[in-house]
Amino acid sequence: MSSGNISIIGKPNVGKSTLFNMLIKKHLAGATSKPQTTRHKIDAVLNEDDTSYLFVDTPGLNFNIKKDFNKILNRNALSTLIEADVILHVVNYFKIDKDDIKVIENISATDLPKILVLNKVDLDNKRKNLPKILSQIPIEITDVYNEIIPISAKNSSNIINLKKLIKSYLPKNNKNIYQDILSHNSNEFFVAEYIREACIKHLSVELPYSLHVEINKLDKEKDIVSIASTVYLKKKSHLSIVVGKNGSMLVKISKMARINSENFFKKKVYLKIFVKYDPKWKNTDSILNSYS
Ligand SMILES: Nc1nc2c(ncn2[C@@H]2O[C@H](COP(=O)(O)OP(=O)(O)OP(=O)(O)O)[C@@H](O)[C@H]2O)c(=O)[nH]1
Ligand SMILES: [Mg+2]
Repeated sequence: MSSGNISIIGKPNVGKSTLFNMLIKKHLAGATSKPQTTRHKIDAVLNEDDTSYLFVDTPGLNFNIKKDFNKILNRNALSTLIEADVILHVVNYFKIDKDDIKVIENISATDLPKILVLNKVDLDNKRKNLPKILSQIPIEITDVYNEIIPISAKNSSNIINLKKLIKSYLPKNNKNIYQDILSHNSNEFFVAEYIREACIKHLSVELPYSLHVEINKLDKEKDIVSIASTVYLKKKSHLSIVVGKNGSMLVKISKMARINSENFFKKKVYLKIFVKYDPKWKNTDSILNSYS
């Protein structure tokens, strides 16, 4: 029996959450085209054959902007390394730049096994450029890793081989400590994430970064899960945008979040979303760290 904790880290927007969802075969983490989609660590267990994997998705590491917000996201991400048995560092296959190097600087000192995951290889037509790209990664970078593997998280290419690689570095003969759990995150956490993901997908670029979701009530009944939630907005002018003409935007957001919640609970979901103005949330550590 092998089991262990696998931390998925990297700069924003490289596909960490897409990979996490693909590895655990469920849509648990919000994944969108916009950076900084993930704010909290999210974990989930995959029991397969004789292996128990605890995968941990993390916020994108961003060391360039000296904002408290980024510092909290970085702290949420790097704190996962304390419990990790294996580190997956995800990058865009076609470009390892200074932001990835900053991530490397933060992991190079640990003795943990490290796998460099070159993601998005589907963008390389017939993988023509891959050999050249692999040969051009400087030795100072390749030396940091135990393994380097090209994958596509989007179309699941090479995911089975990635899992085999991970397994080879997990502690053996561990008691299967994850057998009875799906995740350490709560049901409320996942519903709040589905609502935030729907907001990020449907609203224009800037707005989703200044909103925060709270679950006020979540009642699991026999045939239905009944949920009341509030979306807090930093600017009053955002209220009409999130609600939309005759409530049309809120209907779209609710529908997407409800469908994902129904797949999560495997039950019908009644989801009520309130929208409120609250200018203070973004500066508050406790709110950013809530549910984490
Ligand atoms: N073409 C292609 N796109 C991908 C792949 N993996 C992820 N993407 C896209 O990359 C974008 C970012 O994906 P996410 O999974 O949200 O990235 P992330 O690293 O979790 O981002 P943050 O949470 O902001 O740090 C989305 O538009 C994904 O669809 C891939 O293998 N191929
Ligand atoms: Mg993410």
